[in-house]
Amino acid sequence: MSGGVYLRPLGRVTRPPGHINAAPDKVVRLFARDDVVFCALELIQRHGEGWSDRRVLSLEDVRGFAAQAGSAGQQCKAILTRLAAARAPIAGLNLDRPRIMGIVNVTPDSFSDAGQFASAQAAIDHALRLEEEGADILDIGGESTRPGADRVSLDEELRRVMPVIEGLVGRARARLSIDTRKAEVMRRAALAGVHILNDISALQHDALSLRVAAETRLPVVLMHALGDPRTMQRDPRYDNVLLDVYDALEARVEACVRAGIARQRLVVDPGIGFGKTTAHNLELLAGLSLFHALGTPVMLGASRKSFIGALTGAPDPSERVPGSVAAALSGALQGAHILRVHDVAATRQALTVWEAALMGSA
Ligand code: 9MG
Repeated sequence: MSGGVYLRPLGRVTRPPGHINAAPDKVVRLFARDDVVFCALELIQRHGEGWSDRRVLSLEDVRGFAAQAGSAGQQCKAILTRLAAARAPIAGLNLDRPRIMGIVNVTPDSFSDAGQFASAQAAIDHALRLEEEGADILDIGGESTRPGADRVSLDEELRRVMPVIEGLVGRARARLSIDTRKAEVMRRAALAGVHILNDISALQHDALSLRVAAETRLPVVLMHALGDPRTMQRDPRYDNVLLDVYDALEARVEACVRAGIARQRLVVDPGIGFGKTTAHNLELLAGLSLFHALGTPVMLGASRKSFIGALTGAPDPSERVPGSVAAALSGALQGAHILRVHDVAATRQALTVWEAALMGSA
């Protein structure tokens, strides 16, 4: 796409809510909140494939740019409005602090030595433990999305996830999310009582997903992936990974809105590790605040992913907890609303200390 204008909030001001003494035209307040305040914006203009320019500007200067006649000014004005707009609660959860989504994988490799019934029970126990540790949301998935993973049939996926959902509905206080690319799994999970749909294909894998997601009226996480898990890590390429992922998510948000899914029900996620090299993942992490310009909450899932192994020499995912926590905190600093993690207790503790240290009070 050429001719695009992008705005990325830069330089978070870390003072407790109500203690930031700055004129309204000096700082950028995101999501109509007092504690998510940035002191500058990076204005990025894409002029053609592979060519863009980036300038760090004050809010005053960006407002001046937005007042210009023409498409660039109009795009800029629309983004400023979306940055400032309050984010609606997701499944009744206020997004006034980073929320933790705990990962509940119901795949044979997660509970390998248990039988079918025992593995459902093990997944339920695991989910309840994550809730105890502070998970606000439990994300239940029956299809492995690791690089190279094979597809799973509809029947097998339902056989894995439905007993777990049924065992948690009415028992867990946390919101339940179904991690699936299949419309029928979304439909059945919604009927059984889940609160959120999480689709790594951003409702593109199954032709029925847009319609089914609209019918359920549930919030939907739209994650970016380049290709299918089986093949996505074979030499992924972008003109500019940050802007290409942004454009792709913007197109999915617009497709959802056209299909009758309100923008307030959408969450975007850049899809760390899904058709991305380590360099791509790092660019996305560093530029994460750009995604606020889409006007939806932002989710980040970096937990135990292979880029952490590549950076630190930790081949076994279970050795990547400190790196995962660091990635989660870097997302929180950029205003990510939901952090998808395996290690809920470690992330919860780190967030509590990080927030107290950042704001200078508990
Ligand atoms: C299912 N799944 C695996 N990784 C993920 C990520 O980073 N984000 C979301 N939304 N889902 C994911």
